[in-house]
Amino acid sequence: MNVIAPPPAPVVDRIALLHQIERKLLWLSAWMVHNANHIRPNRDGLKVGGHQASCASVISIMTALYFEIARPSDRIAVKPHAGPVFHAMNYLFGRQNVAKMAGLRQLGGVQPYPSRVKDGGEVDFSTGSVGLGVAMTTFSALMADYARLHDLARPDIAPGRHIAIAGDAELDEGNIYEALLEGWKHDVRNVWWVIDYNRQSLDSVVPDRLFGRIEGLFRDMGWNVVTIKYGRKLEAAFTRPGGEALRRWIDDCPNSLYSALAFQGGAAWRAALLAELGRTGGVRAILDPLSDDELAALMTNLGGNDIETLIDAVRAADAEGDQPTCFIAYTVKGMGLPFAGHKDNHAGMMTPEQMETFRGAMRIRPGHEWDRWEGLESSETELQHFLATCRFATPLTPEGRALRAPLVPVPALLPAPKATGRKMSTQGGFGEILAELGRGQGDYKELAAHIVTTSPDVTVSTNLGPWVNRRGIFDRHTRNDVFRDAKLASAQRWGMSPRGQHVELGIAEQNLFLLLGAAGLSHALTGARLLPVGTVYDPFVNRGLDALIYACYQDARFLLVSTPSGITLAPEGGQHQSVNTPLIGMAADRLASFEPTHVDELAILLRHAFAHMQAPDGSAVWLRLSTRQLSQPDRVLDPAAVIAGAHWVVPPAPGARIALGYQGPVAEEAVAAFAELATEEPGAGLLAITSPDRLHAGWLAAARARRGGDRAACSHSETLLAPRARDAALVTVLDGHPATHAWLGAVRGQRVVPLGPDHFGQAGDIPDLYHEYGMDTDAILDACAQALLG
Ligand SMILES: Cc1ncc(C[n+]2csc(CCOP(=O)(O)OP(=O)(O)O)c2C)c(N)n1
Ligand SMILES: [Mg+2]
Repeated sequence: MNVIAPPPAPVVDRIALLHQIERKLLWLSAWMVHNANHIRPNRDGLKVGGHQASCASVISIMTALYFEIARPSDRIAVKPHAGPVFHAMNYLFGRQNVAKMAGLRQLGGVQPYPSRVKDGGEVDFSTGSVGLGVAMTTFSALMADYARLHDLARPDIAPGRHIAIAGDAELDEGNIYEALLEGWKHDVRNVWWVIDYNRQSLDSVVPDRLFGRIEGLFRDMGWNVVTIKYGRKLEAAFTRPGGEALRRWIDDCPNSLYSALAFQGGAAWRAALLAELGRTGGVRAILDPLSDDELAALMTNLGGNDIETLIDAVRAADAEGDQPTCFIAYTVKGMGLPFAGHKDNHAGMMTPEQMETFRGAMRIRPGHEWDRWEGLESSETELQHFLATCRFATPLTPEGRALRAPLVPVPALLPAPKATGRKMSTQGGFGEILAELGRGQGDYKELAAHIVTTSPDVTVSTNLGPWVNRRGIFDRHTRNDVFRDAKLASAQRWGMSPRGQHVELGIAEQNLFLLLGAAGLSHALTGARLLPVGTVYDPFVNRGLDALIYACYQDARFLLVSTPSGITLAPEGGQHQSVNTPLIGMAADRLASFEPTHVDELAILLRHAFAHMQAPDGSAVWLRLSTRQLSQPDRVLDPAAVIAGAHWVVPPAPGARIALGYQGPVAEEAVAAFAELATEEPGAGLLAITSPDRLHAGWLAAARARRGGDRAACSHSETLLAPRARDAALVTVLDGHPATHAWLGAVRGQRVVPLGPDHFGQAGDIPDLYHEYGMDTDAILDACAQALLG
């Protein structure tokens, strides 16, 4: 459990100061959007956009959290559409500047949605694809515990909470429930989800009673649920005669009617209330003395818009300890703005006229829109002093919130199995190398200590079993392996303890990628350099794809091993056979993708992965592997060529008319075809392609460098293909979509005939399927003949 620092001594006007901060955040966030849309010149006529209503909705929640509750060591995911509020908050703390805010949604300005990479180190988690940032906090909390329990976290930083400020519609995303279940299994602690419950999404008002269900779900998963429904004014009214009837009326009011009345204002509230409660004793005494504006303020005095109520509720939960807690904070979307409560307000924006009225109410003089203290009652000195007393004002470290961790040395060679003369698959080789690393001996000790593996219920079938047997399963609590204790035979020894190094997940693949994302940011979030390795069946990368891209977008560093892959998974059929994954590997940014064919290539690439994951200009890495066993060649490879994406197995003779390229387990068919081809075309070359992704990236980079004036720049693919004649042909084959290789023809204007499945697979054996999908030796030879004929 965290030791909670006592709250700062209540200062008489602390609340008054917080109200001023709220006003400032409301103004700045609305102005940022207004400036981007109405003040800044628009060169292309495209709508710039922004979310004034989403920002307004969450002002009090963010003020309470950042200016009263949060500690610097807390890690916070901010609801995507509250990006401007987040930047305004940092501006008040002196960590953001006007130029960036004025450039909202412009090149070089702040991003629409908080981005770790683009907005800088103040952002703990990028958000934008709703639901993912929220769930991410579950896994970052788990990995923070992991780092601490393995003595890897920075000792000078106290453990913090992992907090998501979430839109209510984010809870429509299935990944939320996957994360809740997984979090429950792992007994995750110190997670808070604060839900901005404005009962509105983008299109509409959410169904009534939905949150009754959701509340139950949270409780079932072991969460504390704190509902923050009414503010102080309403609570006071409820205590008066007739107050209970008023409460019941609001409780029963359909969300859509409540929203409509919030938009219409005081007169409409009065009419609706009097029609139903006019005869109820005491109600008129509550309503009649109030002006229309006062009545509207009373009726929209919800807990999530009432800072005192929020602070009391959150503080009370804070004192409870480390149980995961969901705060359902009732709010009005667009609170304080002219379109408050209107169901269409998601992308709504104040007109210039409305903005002028709003400016007047905020007391902002023209030309002073960005001034920090403009329009506030307190003096600059008072406000500065107040800000300095906020816990969150203290920087987490002198270097900022993004921590740095020392590099883990990676030995020059990994312990590769002696494969020559054996038949082996790349998946088998991967399992053997990890098992050997798992001994943690000699030079590999430190590397092994920083590896953390994980898998969504495919640990054994992706060959991680031997590693897990050596390093154990991570659990916050020590749990025995019942089968082992009972001396029942099993190849798996799965004792669980806080020192274990494998995080076993349920099948949900989005959780795998969220965990890899969190573990892959551990150096920045906890100061612990982890080398996360996640295994999954290749086709099911698609199932977690959004979370994979989300992890890469944040520059998380991890190794994804997807295996088995392709139609080579023959008898498993079309749902298990991946066709598109090599193309995903090429198109995914901050993810270097490889498909080694032989175990010697794998050993080079696995070593490269551990180094590349740590390099400042590195990235996450993806290895696509196979279970097909191939004869292993006896040869010496140039690691640089394997890493750059291809190497000649048989170099082409100068001026050769044709070459054959293969990637992955179809090598066997390609080599057989090549033997025949070489009898007729003695100069033909045989190319082993290890990474279309790196080849393609290198090609683009060289072209960019040449355009930038570096005339000598030349990519690996250009160098490789240079010895061949201008009109030479290249036949390629992989167990993946043939478009993966088709672009190679553009490198030197040479013809490419790419082979590979371009339809869903089906069950069969390898000979039948390779024949059916045009990848067997005959098909390759036919393609060679076609290529030679032009
Ligand atoms: C995965 C995903 N789907 C769709 C969207 C488009 N979108 C942006 S905001 C939004 C509704 C969000 O509603 P809510 O979370 O309640 O936010 P708030 O009401 O606070 O604006 C949608 C559908 C998105 N950003 N991400
Ligand atoms: Mg909402």
